[in-house]
Amino acid sequence: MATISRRSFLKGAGATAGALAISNVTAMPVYANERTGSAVLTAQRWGAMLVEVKDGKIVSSKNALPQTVENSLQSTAADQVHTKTRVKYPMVRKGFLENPEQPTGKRGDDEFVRVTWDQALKLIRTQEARIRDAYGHESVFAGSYGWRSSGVLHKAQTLLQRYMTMAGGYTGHLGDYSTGAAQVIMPHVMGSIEVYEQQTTHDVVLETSDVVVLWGLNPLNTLKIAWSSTDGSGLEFFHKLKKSGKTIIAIDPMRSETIEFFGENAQWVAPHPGTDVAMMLGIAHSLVSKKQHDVEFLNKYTAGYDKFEAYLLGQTDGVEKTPEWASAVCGVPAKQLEILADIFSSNRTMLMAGWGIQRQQYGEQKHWMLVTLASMLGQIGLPGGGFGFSYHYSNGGNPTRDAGVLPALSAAIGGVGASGARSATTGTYNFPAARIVEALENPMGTYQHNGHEKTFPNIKMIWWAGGANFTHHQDTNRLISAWQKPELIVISEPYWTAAAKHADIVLPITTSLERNDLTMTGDYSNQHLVPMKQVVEPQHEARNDFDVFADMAELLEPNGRSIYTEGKTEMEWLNGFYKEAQKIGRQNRVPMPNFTHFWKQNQLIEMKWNAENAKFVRHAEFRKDPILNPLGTPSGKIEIYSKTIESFNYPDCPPHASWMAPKEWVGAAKEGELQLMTSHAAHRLHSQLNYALIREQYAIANREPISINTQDAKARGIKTGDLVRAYNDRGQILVGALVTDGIKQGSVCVHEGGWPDMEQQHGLCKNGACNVLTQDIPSSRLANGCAANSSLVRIEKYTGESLTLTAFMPPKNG
Ligand SMILES: Nc1nc2c(c(=O)[nH]1)N[C@H]1C(S)=C(S)[C@@H](COP(=O)(O)OP(=O)(O)OC[C@H]3O[C@@H](n4cnc5c(=O)[nH]c(N)nc54)[C@H](O)[C@@H]3O)O[C@H]1N2
Ligand SMILES: Nc1nc2c(c(=O)[nH]1)N[C@H]1C(S)=C(S)[C@@H](COP(=O)(O)OP(=O)(O)OC[C@H]3O[C@@H](n4cnc5c(=O)[nH]c(N)nc54)[C@H](O)[C@@H]3O)O[C@H]1N2
Ligand SMILES: [Mo]
Repeated sequence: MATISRRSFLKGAGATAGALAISNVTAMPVYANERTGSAVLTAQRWGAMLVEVKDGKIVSSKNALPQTVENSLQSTAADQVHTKTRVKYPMVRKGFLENPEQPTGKRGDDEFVRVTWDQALKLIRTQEARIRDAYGHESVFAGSYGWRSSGVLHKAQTLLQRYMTMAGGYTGHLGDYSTGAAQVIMPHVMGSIEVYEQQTTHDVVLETSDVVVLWGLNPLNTLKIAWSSTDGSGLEFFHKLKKSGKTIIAIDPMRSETIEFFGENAQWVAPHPGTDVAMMLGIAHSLVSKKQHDVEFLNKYTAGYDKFEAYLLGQTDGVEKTPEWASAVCGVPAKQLEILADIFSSNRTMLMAGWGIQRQQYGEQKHWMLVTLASMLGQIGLPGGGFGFSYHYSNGGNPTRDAGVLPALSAAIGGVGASGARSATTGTYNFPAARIVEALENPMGTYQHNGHEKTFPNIKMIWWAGGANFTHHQDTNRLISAWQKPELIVISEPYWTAAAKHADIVLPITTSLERNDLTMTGDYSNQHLVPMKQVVEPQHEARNDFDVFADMAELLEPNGRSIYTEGKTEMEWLNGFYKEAQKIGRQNRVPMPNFTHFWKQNQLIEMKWNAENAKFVRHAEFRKDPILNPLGTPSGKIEIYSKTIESFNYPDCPPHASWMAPKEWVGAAKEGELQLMTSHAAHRLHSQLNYALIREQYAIANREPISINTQDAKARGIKTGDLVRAYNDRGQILVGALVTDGIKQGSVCVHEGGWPDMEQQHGLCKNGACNVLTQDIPSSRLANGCAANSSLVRIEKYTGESLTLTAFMPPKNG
């Protein structure tokens, strides 16, 4: 990392003359695509796509919307459908099929036997009924967390839960892995979750910010996707930002794809992973000692700053959080922290933060401290100032369009609130998503969550549809043990994932390219309405989740299918959703063609630009009048100190943002140990596409790559391309070495999402799945978020016997 001078930092600061005008794009909805040709228009998480088909097979796919920055995920449609990794038929684990009530063998070790759809569904129904009878409805876990495909109809979890609702109920989950910690702490601090909300718009930032800070933010990767489907605007924004001449500061232990993209237009500052709170405290201390903090803002808009300042100055714990103190923790020179304090306070500064920083032990503190720092800078609610927690996700700065917005299928039959609607789970035992293994290990055990004592369910059956919990959950070997406990595990999947290989019953499901659906783009913008057209016939014996659960409903009760489907076919549902969107469109003066015409056109609809929305500044109303527009916190202000959190009395979540050393981090590393980061990968969405051809662009030694600092590699005799064993007490993985100066010394990175490919007896993964090594602990009692990024590992050149990669091979007979 280059040392940073005040001069190099300031290069470009304030250079915002010739500001970009707020663009006026579309006055009327248009069919945006003129280059469709013979291609079929569809959409996935990674955007609207044009897919070419020849003789019933996909031959190519590409972006449907114009774009400056390429999105590598859009080229993968052919692999998604035609890969050898597809589940072809319903299959049942041998020991389970032979005796479903007293099965022999072990999940993950046993053979699979092909059965018919009819056999598989009847087997599930019989065992499900037995389990519900014996242990109650809450023993069925159907939380089914995960990034199933886009679409408002073919929503795997919802379809599963809709069936489970009819069957008597189920236990679900709370929160998510993404922002588990931040989404629970933020309502206490800001009165809103902040992480999934419209941000000050891209145009306003381009026009008014002088300094943009990318705090643990890798938008070049993470903006390739959105929850609905990406509208593409975020990548375009970062492209413009790069050219804007503004001061860009990226704070990240890794020289991420984004930092590479900015090149010399950004300054890279690399703290040790997990130490951002200490780093921010050092900056905050510098602000106070130079009286650069905004006392007026703190008095008017925040509560409890005095208590925080006493901590900052060491009056409560005897440790003054000076830049020197912070530097010793975070590994960034004290002088640089002071310079950062100068720059932040003397410019219009937007602090954009990602979420990897809170997927750590004490993750709650990160975003709380960031809001505290932003409060001290006093720019929250000003155009281009303050903080934003969704610039790297779902294009959070793209303003909301005047749109006809699609509704979506709900888990309640007949729609929420409809007369005779059957409601879903009671939710008594719903537990935080990332606590699944504890729930399995500790049935009916109690735990703390956000001020409440809660009880884990007694899980006897799991049905997962649309998630990949064997890759997404921490400490895989611990998961594999806990996973033996339920009496029935069903996995609905297009692919032979590790979870499928560890199931009793596996059902082959279509990909979104084999069925019809609809989606909006942009989770905030609603920029487009896109037909998700079926591109090819369902492969092998794959069926839609919708049809599978409709069949299950028919096994449940007379006429069950038509209750489940409400008597409507796929196209009738889509027609209905579209008509609803049309109605909303009409209210917003957005005319839309009729459904038949729309569907035939093979074109998407771009929604109407709203010039007012384009000027949106987050928290501007609160800033204008904090009495009339209070925040949703107990004080109505930004809670730098929370009396509510104080009342919980949690040792792992004190009442103001605080530095607490995690159990595993660089500072606690024994000789030879390195801290593992598990960031999100450029060329896949979590585990999705790990099997695809695009893997050749990143795999090293035919494994997941591990980024290692040059010095750390040298000390261990490791070179780029070497096969490396990374290990700790929890397990071991084989990875391919990528030696680089682009990662802080003392840390390594293996991206999340590699498929576990376990050599069971050694607890070793042949593909390099990072979660074999990660700790499965909660962020804290407050949020119980995923804390994967707080883990230590050792690495060495692998010298053992050669092991064949089997991650993407179907099991025997599969
Ligand atoms: N170490 C570490 N672990 C992490 C993270 C981290 O940063 N570090 N990040 C965490 C985060 S933020 C998240 S969100 C999770 C992601 O975890 P997941 O969302 O579970 O990951 P995906 O790989 O997207 O899983 C989606 C699965 O659904 C399947 N699928 C797709 N469409 C359909 C469909 O129509 N029907 C059915 N039945 N199945 C379908 C896909 O084949 C795939 O297996 O991972 C978490 N895990
Ligand atoms: N291509 C692609 N896009 C995705 C996803 C995907 O899997 N692939 N997943 C989607 C999902 S579900 C989510 S939740 C989001 C995830 O979005 P994030 O959680 O923000 O993504 P991460 O990659 O975990 O982390 C972002 C950056 O933080 C850095 N970082 C890690 N630890 C630290 C630290 O301690 N301090 C600092 N300062 N920086 C740190 C990493 O090096 C990385 O560059 O992305 C979404 N977008
Ligand atoms: Mo996520």
